[in-house]
Amino acid sequence: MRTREGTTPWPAEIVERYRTAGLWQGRTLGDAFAEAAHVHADRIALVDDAVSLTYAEVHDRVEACAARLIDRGLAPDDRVVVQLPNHWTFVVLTLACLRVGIVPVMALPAHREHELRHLVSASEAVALVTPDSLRGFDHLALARTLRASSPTVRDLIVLGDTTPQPDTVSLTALCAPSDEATRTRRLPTPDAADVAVFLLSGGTTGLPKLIARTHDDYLCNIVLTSPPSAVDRDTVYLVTLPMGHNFPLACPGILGTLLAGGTVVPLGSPRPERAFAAIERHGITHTAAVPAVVASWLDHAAVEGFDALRSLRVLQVGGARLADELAERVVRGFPGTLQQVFGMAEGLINVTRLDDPIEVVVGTQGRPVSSFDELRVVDETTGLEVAAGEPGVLLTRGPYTPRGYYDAPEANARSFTPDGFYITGDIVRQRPDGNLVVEGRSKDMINRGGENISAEEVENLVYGLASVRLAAAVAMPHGTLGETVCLFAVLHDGCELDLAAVRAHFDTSGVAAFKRPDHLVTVEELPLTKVGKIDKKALRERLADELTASERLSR
Ligand code: J2J
Repeated sequence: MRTREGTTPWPAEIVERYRTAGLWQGRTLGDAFAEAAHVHADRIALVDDAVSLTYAEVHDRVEACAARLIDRGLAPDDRVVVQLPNHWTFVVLTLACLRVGIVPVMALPAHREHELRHLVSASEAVALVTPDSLRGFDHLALARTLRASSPTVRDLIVLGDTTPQPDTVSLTALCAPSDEATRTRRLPTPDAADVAVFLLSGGTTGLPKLIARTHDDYLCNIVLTSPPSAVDRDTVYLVTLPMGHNFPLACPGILGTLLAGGTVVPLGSPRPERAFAAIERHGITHTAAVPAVVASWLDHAAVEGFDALRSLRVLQVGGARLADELAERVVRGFPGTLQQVFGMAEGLINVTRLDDPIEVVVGTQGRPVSSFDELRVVDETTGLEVAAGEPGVLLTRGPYTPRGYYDAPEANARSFTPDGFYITGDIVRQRPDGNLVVEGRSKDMINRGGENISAEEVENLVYGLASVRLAAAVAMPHGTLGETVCLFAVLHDGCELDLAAVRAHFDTSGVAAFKRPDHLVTVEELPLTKVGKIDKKALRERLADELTASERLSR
């Protein structure tokens, strides 16, 4: 299938509006990068422990890589599943694909057979790009298994392939500087309305759905998110989140930095020791993190101090709700400015602005990056708009929010309204100043005897306890009340906490009694989803398993 056939187009008159407004430039991401590479030719574009490449050098390798892909028989509109660790070759390969209209499908390093098989078949991929092995997992063996059972996969492109293998292609060789053969190759150029990249829906239920982002809409996403983060030619952007995730890829992230003339620094791990060292060594000005990572950075800084981070100008935090308490600690401790980012691979990006009052930066998840973003906050059951300032489910449409998932009519019927709004499933409240406060997800509420409790509200309160490092509140099935509040907590080293103390803290905070946790489980760590958010589904399953086990015992 041609990718365009699986997408839901924006209506023609809306396309016209976005074009007229200059939001859709009719320019491909490849052209945008080529232009930046021309303007900033001698500046450093990409640095890690092994390489340091100028814009001219990256551009040369991108053109060469694109030519080699075409030479191998890949064609515009072919899909390629990309599962790479944070590494400079990710950038060259991605730009090469964008250059000629090969469409990368952005898998995450944590994906395994179940997800990859789905991605390969849903996208009808012709190639897989993987490391040979990573953290003890044999990705190459899995890639061979997938190819053997896939009717579409031909090429395995492998990173770290030290001894050349007859059935694989070396990614490093593909990304080598140009040579005589590549320099004479004429390359195809995609249309700006074509699909540029497939992102994955972040949903923790079911398998990820594919989100087709066009050159027009994704460039718009990058162009709109760059000024609010003050990304420019002096930006040195550290990537520790998985590079294929929308947040570090394009909000404004890797691509935003590269279009501005800045420097991208990929790093394989967000562990504080490594991140702090990289920030100091490279003079990092911008980076993005999820709240759980920020918590670990704060802990590390409590011992080591914030000195290594003195070059930081902007710390973007998003992906999950940053508790107000954590936000305050970031604002107090970190050099530079905190920017909360409430975004989604489906489109809409909200950010706090760098000159917002502290109260906005700490207490909200920001506002849309475009005045063309349309937002509706509706009642979960009636679907009608709630009164201004009341919480409800956020719906959105706009110039960088596609109107449907790729080739998924059933999911689209559930996740999009007939008039093209994406149903985010996030419960938000919009303040009079336009800023959104994320209060939970429609699935992340606890209904205790008819009282709806936002799990995130409970967590925010729990973060007021000095002993708590990480907290997650989930619904625990209960005979009479339906559900009660179960709190999972990771404590700071050497700390103790019991349920009575938690409840007492809620009481002294003046919180309605029904919100007090009914159970406390202290744990060493919380399960995380593949992008590093707390995996509530896993916690709920754990509770359900424990309940069945105890029922069995009491019988
Ligand atoms: C609460 N929930 C948040 C936030 C995302 C930038 C930042 C994040 C993502 C992302 C992204 C949240 N507070 N600050 O793509 O470009 C939850 C919401 C949302 C879902 C989207 C970006 N920021 N979330 O996380 O597609 O529930 O994108 O709908 O992975 O994460 O997840 P995802």
